[in-house]
Amino acid sequence: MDDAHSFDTFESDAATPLDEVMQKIAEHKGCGTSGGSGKASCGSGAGQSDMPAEIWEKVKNHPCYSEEAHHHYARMHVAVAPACNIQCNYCNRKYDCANESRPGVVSEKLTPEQAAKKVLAVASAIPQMTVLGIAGPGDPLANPAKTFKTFELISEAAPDIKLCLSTNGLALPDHVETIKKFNVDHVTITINMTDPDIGAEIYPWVFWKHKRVTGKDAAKILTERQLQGLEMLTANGILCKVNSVMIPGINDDHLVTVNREVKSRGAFLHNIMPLISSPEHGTVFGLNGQRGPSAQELKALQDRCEGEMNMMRHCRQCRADAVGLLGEDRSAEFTTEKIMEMDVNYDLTARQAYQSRVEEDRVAKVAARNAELEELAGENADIAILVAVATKGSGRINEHFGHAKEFQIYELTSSGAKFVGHRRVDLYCQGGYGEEDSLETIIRAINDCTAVFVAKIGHCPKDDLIAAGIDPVDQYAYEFIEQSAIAYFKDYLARVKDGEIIHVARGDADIRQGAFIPV
Ligand code: CLF
Ligand code: SF4
Repeated sequence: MDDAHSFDTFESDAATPLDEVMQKIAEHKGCGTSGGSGKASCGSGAGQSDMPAEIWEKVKNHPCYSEEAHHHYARMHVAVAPACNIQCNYCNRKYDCANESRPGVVSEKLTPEQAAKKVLAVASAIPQMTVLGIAGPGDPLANPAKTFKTFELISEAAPDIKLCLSTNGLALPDHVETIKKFNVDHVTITINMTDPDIGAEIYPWVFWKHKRVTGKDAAKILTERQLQGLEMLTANGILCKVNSVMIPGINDDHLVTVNREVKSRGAFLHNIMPLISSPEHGTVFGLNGQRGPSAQELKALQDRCEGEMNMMRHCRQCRADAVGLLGEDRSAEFTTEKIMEMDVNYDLTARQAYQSRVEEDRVAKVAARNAELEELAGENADIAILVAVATKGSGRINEHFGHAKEFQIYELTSSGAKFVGHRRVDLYCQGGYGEEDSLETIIRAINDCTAVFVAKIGHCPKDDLIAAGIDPVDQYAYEFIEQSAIAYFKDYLARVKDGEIIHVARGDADIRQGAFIPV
């Protein structure tokens, strides 16, 4: 067990009554990264006081719907839905659903019964796993019998686990009643366009009323069904997130319109994700050289849409069989073979006790952030910087530079620290030595950052980072991220004011997909 899954990092030893904990969380505005003053950019976008209590209950420990929750709570997917009813030009059927996963074959397809067993096994081993999602590898609603049988089995065996569904939306209006019946309270629809001319460039066909429909007609059917399904769900009080794949030159500008359309139909959250288009994935876009966005292009579009509604920026484009915190993948620990040998003990009381301690840590984190923020108050510098953070969870800087598979990116301004994204990287440390080729790709991935916060770093990468103009910072090892980032920014502003350093805007950075991660 590593730090992210143990109690090692929990500081609080006094047991705080749960009501008090919840009250403190309620006082925490936004989902923890807004820096106190601005609108939160992420997941829930607002705290308990800004939304009905039942909605707060739904988002507070959902790692996708609350950015702040994603540091602490895990999700799992079960791959029970192999078939799909449309074709997207960014998808190859041999791989996971690109809507909800980074490319990679699903290791195993499961029956509903195997899936239920797997959920209990994971829930026993990972007590902070709070959400079960069905997201492919095809479309869950093109496989309704398997999808809903799985939900039924899990809701009977593990009623504390939230049920989540991700769909392309074509079949959605036909299943809204069943979604309600099984208490699926979070639904994601991938909507990449509302204009059929644009849709025809993304979707070669849809399978509709027993026929394959192509071109603009296909896109027209798809957008009508998606928007109808969204309206039906929100009218029934089901929390909806919209995922959109940003495809430069095809739908990038248009996604601002999509954002408005889905907001007007009650969507709670919009997740604009970069296109994954490596040629080796064998997709139409990958093979015809369609590029994905750069880090700056993605952020600029997310920023443009942020005034309209809550934006999700912490999506990891997960595999359809992902297990663990967003950004980690523990699926290899829970193969069917291993689960059959596991002693599964689904202990609801133990899960609740663990989660109460997680809540205590969240409260401590917010209090530390707010205290630091108070000291920043009054700074009106027109300076914004990005910093990269190596973390393996709990909202702390608790990962070594060489072991980081991704860096979380925070924007620091005089309003505070705001989570604005993450970058996958190749591991620097491979088998005990540093890999220079990896270091180059890491620097490209965080090139827009002024500093990188780590728990530990060796001399060689330190020197290369400094040469690239990135400040390697290990003085906040194992501390809370936001508190540390604000403290660093205060010091940065002071050094700029004193003329000790000159503030310079950094350049663009690569969004790396499919980075090498040894298992
Ligand atoms: Fe899974 Fe999706 Fe539910 Fe989350 S993932 S079905 S809403 S539980 Fe989350 Fe993964 Fe992004 Fe999806 S990070 S790909 S948004
Ligand atoms: Fe692939 Fe998902 Fe599109 Fe179906 S909906 S083609 S599985 S990306």
